Amino acid sequence: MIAPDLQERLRAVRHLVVFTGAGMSAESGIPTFRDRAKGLWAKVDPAEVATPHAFKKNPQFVWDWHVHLADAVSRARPNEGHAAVARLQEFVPRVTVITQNIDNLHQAAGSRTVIELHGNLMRLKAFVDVDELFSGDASPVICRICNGYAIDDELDPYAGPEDLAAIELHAGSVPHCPACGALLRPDVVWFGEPLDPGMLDDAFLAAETCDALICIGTSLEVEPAATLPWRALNRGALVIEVNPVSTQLSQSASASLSGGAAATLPLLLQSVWGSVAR
Ligand code: BV8
Repeated sequence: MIAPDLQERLRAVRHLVVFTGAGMSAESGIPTFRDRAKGLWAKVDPAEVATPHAFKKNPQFVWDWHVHLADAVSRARPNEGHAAVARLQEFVPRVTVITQNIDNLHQAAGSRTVIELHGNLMRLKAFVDVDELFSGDASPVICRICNGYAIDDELDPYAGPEDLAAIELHAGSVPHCPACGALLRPDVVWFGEPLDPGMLDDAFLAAETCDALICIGTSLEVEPAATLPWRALNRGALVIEVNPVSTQLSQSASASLSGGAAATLPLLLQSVWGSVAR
């Protein structure tokens, strides 16, 4: 699996970062991003549909595309790889999971510190039309329930947070905030949208100060998330990759394990910490 000296280094790790992409959830039945691009549904490139411009142009189409993804996510359960990542918390004093995935499966598997760089599909938030905002056409009334901009400067005084929380991502017309009428959208980071700056700073700091980073199931094609393994490598951390296919990281990583997450991660835990009880 990995050389004895790397096993030794891993056993001594105090802070481990686990950085994951869509391949982490492939064996839970959620299509990877590239599979979605050639997926049967709608045959659209995710980078074309997961954008604020596409939503503004055709909210229902973009909503339906995310509903289709949510159907797979709601049926998905954590796989053996997610379980192994959660078990790392038994052996390593500090484990930070940084995921590009929006499926909540790391949390469901028991990982306690999870940075969701690209949001979470099952949460909704108000759609803010940035063009309208910058042109000064947005309503001056900010909604106390969804933090969006009231559609007609009016708020329903009787609407409460529970009314918003009761709205879910499922088939049907695109919903509106019950208090201000703003269009709602999935709380994920679309292409062309900035990541949450605080969350990104936390992720950069974790990558730059960890002793080791395990990079699982990502093609490393999307920025700025893709910089994370390099930030760890450049600071002298041990970097291990788990992917059935080689990536631009494979040659530079301390070890590159060719295999699927669900089979490879339990083997990695067994070979490194198998005899270690905490
Ligand atoms: C930003 C949420 C700046 C949505 C995602 C124009 C304007 C602005 C920015 C850009 C621009 N042009 C390009 C950019 C940068 C852009 C970008 O990187 N584009 C790419 C296409 C080149 N980035 C952005 O737009 C980011 N924002 O830069 O903002 C800014 C600043 C100020 C003001 C305005 C703007 C936002 C990027 C986030 C996009 N949202 N997700 C949703 O999911 O619906 S990205 C989405 O795609 C995922 O979250 C993930 O990050 C990415 C897919 O990557 P992977 O996870 O790696 O998945 P993939 O399918 O590619 O690979 C799977 C891997 O798994 C493969 O390697 C495979 O071999 C492996 N695998 C398969 N099976 C298994 C396995 N591994 C293990 N086990 C298995 N069983």
